[in-house]
Amino acid sequence: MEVLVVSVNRLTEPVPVLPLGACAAAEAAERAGHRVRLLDLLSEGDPLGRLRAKLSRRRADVVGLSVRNLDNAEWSAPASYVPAAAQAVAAAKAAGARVVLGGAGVGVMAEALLARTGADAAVAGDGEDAFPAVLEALDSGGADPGAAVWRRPYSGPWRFPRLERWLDLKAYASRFAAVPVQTKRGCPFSCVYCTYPGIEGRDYRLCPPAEAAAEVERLGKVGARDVEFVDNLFNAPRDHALEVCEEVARRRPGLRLHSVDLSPLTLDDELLGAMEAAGFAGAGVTAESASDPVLERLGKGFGAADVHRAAEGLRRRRIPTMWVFLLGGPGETRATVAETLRFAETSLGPSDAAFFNVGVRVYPGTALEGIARDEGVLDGTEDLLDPTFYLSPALDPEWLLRTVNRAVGGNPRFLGPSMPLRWLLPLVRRVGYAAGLRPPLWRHSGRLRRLVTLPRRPT
Ligand code: B12
Repeated sequence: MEVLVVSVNRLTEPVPVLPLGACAAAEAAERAGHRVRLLDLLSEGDPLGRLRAKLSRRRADVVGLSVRNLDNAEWSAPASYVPAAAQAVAAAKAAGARVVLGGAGVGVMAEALLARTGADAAVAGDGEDAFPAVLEALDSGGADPGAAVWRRPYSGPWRFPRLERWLDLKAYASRFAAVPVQTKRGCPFSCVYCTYPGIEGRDYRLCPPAEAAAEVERLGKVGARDVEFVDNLFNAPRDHALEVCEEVARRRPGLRLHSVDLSPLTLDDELLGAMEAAGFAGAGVTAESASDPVLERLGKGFGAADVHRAAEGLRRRRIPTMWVFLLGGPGETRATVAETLRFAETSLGPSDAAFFNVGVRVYPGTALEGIARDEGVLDGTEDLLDPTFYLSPALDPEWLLRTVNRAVGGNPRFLGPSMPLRWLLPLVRRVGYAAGLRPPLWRHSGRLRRLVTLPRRPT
């Protein structure tokens, strides 16, 4: 069949991300014998016009719509991307194609998204086996895909799509986007708000470390300079991360490595040393809080002492770190907010930054959904496909936002929802890259913010 895979994600914050999953789905369809094209709508001024034009130039039997983000998960400025996905479905259908949804967003809420967009079928979770199976069902069964939502966890050999075949890696690099590599799937943790076990399953599926390192090296050969591990948590299981780093270091690819999701729990000195040797230029620690009662209620599986220990370990190494916090969750009070802000003020290394998320997105089937209902934060009438948030009833939302904004305004290395000059980001990226700045962009946030807020000379 003629298949067009479309990545509908157009969000460029905090940085644009390469549609790795869409490429994986496209290659899976190709391996199954279909003729496949990929359309990346990230930078299209008129995305629907572009989609229509592509379909009128050459028709597609099936459009595979990759929906990564349902929304921006921002409590203070929520934006839903479901309407745009529904418009893309309608445009594809009007051009005579059948539409199959896939992508991380579908893994979060497949049935609801399918109903809202009017697509023909949806793949929740891995696409490697499921997408070819849906295509086969559509090919042999006519209009009826057989089932609305397909779930087929993939357990075959680890596969890395050849991203450079489908995407312009240089264009992404110039916007500070690192090339993604996934080295595992599955998450056994029980954070109350999180969707990862739902999307990827609870059992680990690990890419052999040598294969992961070979992919990193290969990407270097096709022009990548920054590679980002996009595992749900890079350092869990800890020994797998260690082996990946050791294998990469052995190959000396000379690339800058990144990962945004590290747990403080298993961030010991041996692993940090291996990360440094492999070429890590930036790491994100998703601590969420530095306060015990909140960490406990979030179900993080670690405490404030682990957060402090990880910070000490990181300061001894030369790995710039982005600390990611989630304020306003269950158990959060003024005192716990103060404790986390104090940690950020006092524990960051000289090249570190901190990002403060405010409010917790509630996803169906998570423990947080139950907590929100029990505490009366949700009354059961909400449609969770629309951005819906939990905020601790012990806090005044305005106080929380004001407090975070004040902290962010007062510290150039703090980033948050209402960051000063946030609208300047695309320009900062363009100018910064041309001026020789390289990822991670947040590492330069202190200097950049000081630069744009320099006191004016008295006239
Ligand atoms: C790593 C990650 C990040 C990194 C990305 C780094 C990078 N260089 O890519 C960072 C931290 C930057 C990030 C940022 C954001 N993220 Co994020 N991220 C993830 C994470 C953990 C993994 C994504 C990934 O790359 N997976 C690996 C690939 C291979 O898997 P995949 O894309 O799912 O593709 C598979 C299937 O989905 C399927 N598939 C994919 N496309 C298609 C198409 C078809 C047709 C078919 C059939 C199948 C199919 O097959 C693929 C192979 O099996 C997911 C959670 C998760 N566990 O999935 C969240 C996740 C995608 N992120 C999410 C969000 C919200 C965001 C942000 C908006 C947060 C914010 N406010 O900053 C931003 C948006 C960034 C942007 N510009 O779009 C949400 C999206 C849900 C939602 N609420 O909308 C997720 C699901 C987490 C969550 N909260 O539930 N993220």
